[in-house]
Amino acid sequence: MSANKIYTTITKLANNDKKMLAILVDPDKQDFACLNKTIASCNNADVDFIFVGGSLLTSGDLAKTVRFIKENSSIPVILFPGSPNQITNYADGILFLSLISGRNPEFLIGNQVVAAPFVKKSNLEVLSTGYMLVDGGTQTTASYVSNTNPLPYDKPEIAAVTALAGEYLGMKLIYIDGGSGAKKCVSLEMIKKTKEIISIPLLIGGGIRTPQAANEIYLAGADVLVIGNGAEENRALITEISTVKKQLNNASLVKN
Ligand code: 1GP
Repeated sequence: MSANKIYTTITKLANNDKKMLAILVDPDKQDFACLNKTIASCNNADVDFIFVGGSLLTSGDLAKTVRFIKENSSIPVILFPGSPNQITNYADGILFLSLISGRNPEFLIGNQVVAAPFVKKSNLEVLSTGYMLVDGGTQTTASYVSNTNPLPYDKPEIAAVTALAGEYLGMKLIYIDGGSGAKKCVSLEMIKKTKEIISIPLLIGGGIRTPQAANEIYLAGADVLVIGNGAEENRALITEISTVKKQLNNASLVKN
C-alpha cells in the first residue's frame, strides 16, 4: 500500500461529508469459521476498514487473524493495538495511539517508544491518533489495563478541548471510545462539541448496537464508526449500519 493511502482516503471522504464504517475484530474471540462469516458480511456490505486488536491479548494469534482477513478480503486492515506487542506486518496500517484522555505516561508515550522501531521496520501506514476513553457506564478493560480514568460522560467540553490539544500536537485522527462493550455510547453532545472544534477526522466507538444509534452518532459529527461487540453478537448489524451509512452518503451527494 502506498504511503498515506489510508489517511488520504479518510480525509478525502471526511472532508466531503462522507461517513465511514470500521468493524473491529478481537483476535482473542476468534474462531476462524465465525471470522470467515464476519469477513463475508463485511465484503458484502460497504465496510471501509477492518480494525484488529484489543486492550489485552490473551489467547488469540494476531498475525494469523490478520493474515486470514487479508486472504479473504480486500478491505484495508488497520491495527488497533492495546500494547506494543500487537504489531504485524500483514496489516495495511496501524492506529499509532496516544491515550490523551489519561495521565499515564506509559500510554501517552512509553509504549509508543517501545513500538516505534518495530513499526519502522514494517510496511505499515502509521496513523497518528489521539485516543480518548470516555466513561460508558461500566469499567472497561481499556481503562483498567491503562490505569487511567476515562473522561466523564457528561463533560463534553473537556473532551472537545482534549481533542483539540491532540490536533495541536500533530495527531491526524481523534478516536473517542466508550470502550469495548460500553453500556452507553459516547454522548451526541460530546461528539458535536468535539467535531465543531477540531478539523481532523473523528472516530467514535464503544457500545454501538443499533442502526438508530449509528445514525444519530453519524449525524452528530462522527466520520468513522467502530463496531466490535455489536457485530460479533449480531452479524446483521454490519449490513444494517452500512445501509445507514450509504443513505447518509447518498443524501450528502444530493446536498453537494
Ligand atoms: C472498542 O470502540 C471499540 O474499543 C468497539 O466497541 O466492542 O463496544 O463495539 P464495541
